[in-house]
Amino acid sequence: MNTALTQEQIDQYQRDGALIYRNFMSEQEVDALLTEISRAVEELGGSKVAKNAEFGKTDAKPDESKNLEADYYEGTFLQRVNLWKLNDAIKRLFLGPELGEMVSRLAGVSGMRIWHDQTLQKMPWANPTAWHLDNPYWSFYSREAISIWIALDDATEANGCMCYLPGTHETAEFERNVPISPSIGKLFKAYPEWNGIAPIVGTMKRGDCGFHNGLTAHGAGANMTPGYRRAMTCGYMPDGSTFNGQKNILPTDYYESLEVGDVLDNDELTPLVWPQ
Ligand SMILES: O=C(O)CCC(=O)C(=O)O
Ligand SMILES: [Fe+2]
Repeated sequence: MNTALTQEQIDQYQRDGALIYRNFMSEQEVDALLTEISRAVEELGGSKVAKNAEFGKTDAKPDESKNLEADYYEGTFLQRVNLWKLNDAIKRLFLGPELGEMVSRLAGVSGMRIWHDQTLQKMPWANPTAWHLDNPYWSFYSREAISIWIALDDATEANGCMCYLPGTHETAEFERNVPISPSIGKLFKAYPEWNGIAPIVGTMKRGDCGFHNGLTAHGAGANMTPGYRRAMTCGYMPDGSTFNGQKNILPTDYYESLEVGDVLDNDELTPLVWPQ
């Protein structure tokens, strides 16, 4: 795994709110990660761990009955959340100091905790991923939240690579948002001033990765190919972030023990990944 960063890459991430990083993992490392992901997905059976993660939900309440959005995204992804809790190799990757230091340096913060990991495997002939922001769905608001998106297959314009709208992290607001929906461009109803920004098209080779700020607008195209477009992702929460009242992936008993404004510093649910 390669986690070296140049000042230029850090500056680019800070400016655009997104960075494509080449050769993050070797072919062999991707193969090994895929084996561990398959193992963890099998262990989970049908359950997603956290049904109320980012997709297929229009609010943060768990166990909402099925709706159009849920069906739409169920037909889009195989999605499984928090595999790090089941699998030591995935835990070592996402909670290890190498990636912990890397995401902290990119985000420009002194400490970082894991929020959740997620495998997003876009199925053959799958729907697009609508333009959206990540952080407004999470249980804390931060202008420095960051995610990594690792390509486990070549991600192309034909199979639905990620696209990022540079600079949108600067002007996005936590509560100016639209529910993620099958309408791919609905976000622009809330942010008409973003019309006209050209996307960074994140075509990647297997083993490349992308980083994006939790407030950077991003989405992905349809999969027009017969193969999967698999990715492994992880979102991170700057240390010291506080509860905003949304449940998202928090276990119910912990969620109910929190008051808005409490620091989210539970070392079992959201361990510190940097410094270690
Ligand atoms: O893989 C995709 O299509 C979407 C990924 C995404 O939205 C994310 O990683 O935050
Ligand atoms: Fe996202």
